Amino acid sequence: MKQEFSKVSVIGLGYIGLPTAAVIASRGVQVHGVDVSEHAVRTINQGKIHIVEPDLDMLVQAAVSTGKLKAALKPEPADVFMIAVPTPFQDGKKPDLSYIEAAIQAIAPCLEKGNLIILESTSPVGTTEQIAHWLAELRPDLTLPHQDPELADIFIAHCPERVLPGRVLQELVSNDRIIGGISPRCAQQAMALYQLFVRGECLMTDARTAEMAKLTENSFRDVNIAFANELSMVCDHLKINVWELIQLANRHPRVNILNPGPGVGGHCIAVDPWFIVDSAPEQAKMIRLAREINDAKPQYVMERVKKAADEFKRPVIACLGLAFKADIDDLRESPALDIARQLSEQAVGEVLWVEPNIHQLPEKYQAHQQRLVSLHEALERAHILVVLVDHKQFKSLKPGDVAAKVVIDTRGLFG
Ligand code: SAJ
Repeated sequence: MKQEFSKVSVIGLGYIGLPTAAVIASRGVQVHGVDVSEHAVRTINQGKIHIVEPDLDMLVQAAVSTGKLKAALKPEPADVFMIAVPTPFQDGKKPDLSYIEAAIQAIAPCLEKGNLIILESTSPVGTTEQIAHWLAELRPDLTLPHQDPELADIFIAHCPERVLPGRVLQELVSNDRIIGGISPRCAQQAMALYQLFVRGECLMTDARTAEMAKLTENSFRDVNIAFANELSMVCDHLKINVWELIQLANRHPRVNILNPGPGVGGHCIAVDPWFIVDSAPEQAKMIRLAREINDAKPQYVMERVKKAADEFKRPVIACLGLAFKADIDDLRESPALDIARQLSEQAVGEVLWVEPNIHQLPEKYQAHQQRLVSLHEALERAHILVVLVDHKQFKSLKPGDVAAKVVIDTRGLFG
């Protein structure tokens, strides 16, 4: 069985694909990165990056300048195709596999016998098998692993990404990986690839279990955050400081409560549990309820801000943080951004948006661009501070900086 990889193609050069491409290139393997965004391709080929992730700029710069990493709009033949494209949900919280399908259509003409396809995108159970079925239609000349596991021409595996934004480069290398093959031979091939750059353990299983494992990890976190968010609302009702409460309860040797917040954001934890609910709606009761609790938290925060604003004639409200979590620029599915937008659109007062990690709002929010102000300006002008993200710039605020303000602290920065 061939286990040498001289060229790897990474389809999707976003938060997962680009770091993965750069790490593999840093191991001396030729990497052909593919993205549909001309801006991303141009930026990467200049040795620069189009996303914020610590140390990624240096790694990409090195990979591009040594000629090991090249980006393009179209795939070309390679030994391995790694797919790292988005898997959002569509209406009715149903998984949208169109990006994966488009990636498969794009690589199908390039496939040669012995190629390995790895799906890294978080996907509902059955997606990896679906890839084999799509390919059976697109390339009837090739034998696929579901048709003949022993004699297949193409290997297909699911190896879900598990890295935490903000720590991607460390976790890409140090995390254990789950390698789910459509057949054991597929898993073995994928294992050989990951062993090129993963120092953690690589654990082999079948594709369906690997898909479910990834969804389970994020649902576990979602359920636990929902518990913390519910506690925060119970504590508000009972006039108890939830942060002190959690600190005390966590002193029990077997209790480890997570942090409440303004809701759960990002493109993973707020999305993936729905894939389980969609495929087992009768069984996945707690997973659904957790999603509903976390999704309802921004509205709860909004009500608190409105109540505080009622005390002022012309309230000026500063929303501290728009990203979905601390010290990143990622605004996807961000409850903070949602709260800032709703407060602005409902004219609850003059709303100032503070996000130290971005200079410009995405196109969709351009109408609000003039609201984006510095922390300094917000502290000077606002009556009400709504702490939505625990960015380091906000953590370094002193009690004196906020003493004269009404503070609605969803992240427990001021304890
Ligand atoms: N959050 C809380 N309270 C907490 C922890 C998080 O409110 O105690 C919120 C955050 O503010 C954020 C959201 O949850 O809005 C998600 O943040 P996160 O840091 O928990 O996770 P992500 O979305 O950045 O990354 C997760 C990770 N999964 C797990 O930790 C199980 C990461 O390992 C995955 O690779 C990633 O999802 C992914 O791509 O699926």
